Amino acid sequence: MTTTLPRTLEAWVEEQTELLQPDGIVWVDGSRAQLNGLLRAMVDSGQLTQLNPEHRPYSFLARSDPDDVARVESRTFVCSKNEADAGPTNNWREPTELKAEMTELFRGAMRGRTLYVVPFSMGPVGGPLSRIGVQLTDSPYVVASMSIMTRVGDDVLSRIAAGDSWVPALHSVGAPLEPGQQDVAWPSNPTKYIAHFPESREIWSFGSAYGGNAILAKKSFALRIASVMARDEGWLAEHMLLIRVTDPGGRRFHIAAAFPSACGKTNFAMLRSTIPGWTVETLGDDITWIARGDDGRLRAINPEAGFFGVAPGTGPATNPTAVDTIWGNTIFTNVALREDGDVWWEGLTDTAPKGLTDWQGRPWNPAAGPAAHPNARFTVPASQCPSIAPDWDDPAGVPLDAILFGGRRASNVPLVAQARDWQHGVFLGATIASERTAAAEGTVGELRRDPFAMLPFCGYNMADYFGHWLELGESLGAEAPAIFQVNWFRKGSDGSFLWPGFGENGRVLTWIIQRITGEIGAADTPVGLVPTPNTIDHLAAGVSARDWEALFDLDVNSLLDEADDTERFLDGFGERLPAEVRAQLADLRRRLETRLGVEAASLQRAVA
Ligand code: OXD
Ligand code: MN
Repeated sequence: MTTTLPRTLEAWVEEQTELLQPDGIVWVDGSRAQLNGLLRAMVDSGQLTQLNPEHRPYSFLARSDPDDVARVESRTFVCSKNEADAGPTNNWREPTELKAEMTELFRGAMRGRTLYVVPFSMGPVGGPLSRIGVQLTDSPYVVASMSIMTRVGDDVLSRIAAGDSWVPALHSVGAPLEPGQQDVAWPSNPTKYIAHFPESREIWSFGSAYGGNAILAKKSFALRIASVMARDEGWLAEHMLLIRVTDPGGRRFHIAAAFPSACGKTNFAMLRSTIPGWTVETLGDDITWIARGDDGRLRAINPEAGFFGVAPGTGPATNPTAVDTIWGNTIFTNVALREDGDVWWEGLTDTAPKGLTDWQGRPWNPAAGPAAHPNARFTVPASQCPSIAPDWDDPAGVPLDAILFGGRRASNVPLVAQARDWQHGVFLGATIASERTAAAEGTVGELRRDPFAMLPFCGYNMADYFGHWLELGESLGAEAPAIFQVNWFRKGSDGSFLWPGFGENGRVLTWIIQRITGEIGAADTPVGLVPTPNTIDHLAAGVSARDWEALFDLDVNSLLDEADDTERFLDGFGERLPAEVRAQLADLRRRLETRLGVEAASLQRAVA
């Protein structure tokens, strides 16, 4: 049911130009010379600060409007013709009505500015899994970011000329300039809309220049619109990192992992395993597209060409590879500026250097808040990553061996568990959750559900999305990758983390690989298959026998309570929820109740 627009690129650009009324048009050709000119002009106009090239060659700092620092989910809409097709987890507006409203916002929105036409490809240009789009934008910051995050330029135009279908993505910061009016460093508009039209495969974004709202190739195209294409065409567009693990014998395995935002995807994608002989190579850190190859197995690509990573918390101890990746050619957003013209953020070093300028351009006052915004970012080419796989941009992708689902869970979820089968794996994905911390809105300890880590990114009804996963698994049969659940964040009764995480997560990866190859057995528990004794060397990771046990402790009553919470969550999808998902919940309850019975009987025996 692919709907291609009945118009040519040129006609679309002309039509939009009439509406947007820019002062000029620039077609982005993908050349270094054009990008250099754009960056130079932004430095000259004060939109970017060039960092000291001795410390950070060819790198820049952008400071956003303080009200434009993150994705705005409340202003993000999936505008399917029928509200039910957007589902209960998306904001919805009737498409004709919202288009009419947004057309008035877009009218004259680019006055005084240049309209950039950015043809882009997600995945290597012309690759079998790749898809293309064209973004119109009046933000040179967005153009520069898109030039890092995607493949842009004339090669893509050639594909369009050859007849490839493309997704139109319209973006304006919504801040027209009147003649003589002074521009600001980060133009934006208090009225924001990030709108997706799944049936016509269009994206309209107004009012924000922040990456997740404005680099439309990323969340808007590669997840929301692509998930709809994937549903209709039989593939998957997922919020997953992608890595290759090589064992001491040189065997290679490929793993995709979905964790909600801010749960360490970039760190895991760049993991340095602590187990000698095992190496991890990076293929992608945020988005993975997965489709069936000619051999019937799933193959995966990272459709992006760069990383848009969270800076705070990234340091030599947490992610030395990321620190090495951003040596230069990087655009930083909302980090702090050092006296010597380099950048800094909380977590980069233990102590803050003297004389910092904070993310809003003021001398830093530690009493007034962090020096870098908590969502400060680096935008850097993937090719600069020291752990990037040499063939990371192979258009054919890599064969997928395993899929991991994870969340931030202080209790109930073990360090690692293998799903019993694909259907159980889909249930694990559908029930991903993180506990709210004191820092977030809501009740502390309450579960925030984020199915498949796709809650803000699925472009259609998530109940249908679960169904799509189930159908795909059925068609894959024995070729389906194994599915695992992981949780690096389990806490002990004293509130401290039980597992050290980071490089030690390599031990869990090793266990996962040995399960895939059938080299080791596993213990069957109500929540899945978990490691048997001595299959993960936890002592070498500094984890005591007691803490190791606690990492897999099953509090059956608490798990039954969670099953009730899961039921309430799943009820929200109403009748569209696939019966198999409910059946999985019933199976889980049955296994837990059996376990409760066994525990009660053994208690009785002990008392007798
Ligand atoms: C991201 C996110 O920026 O998930 O990748 O929010
Ligand atoms: Mn993400």
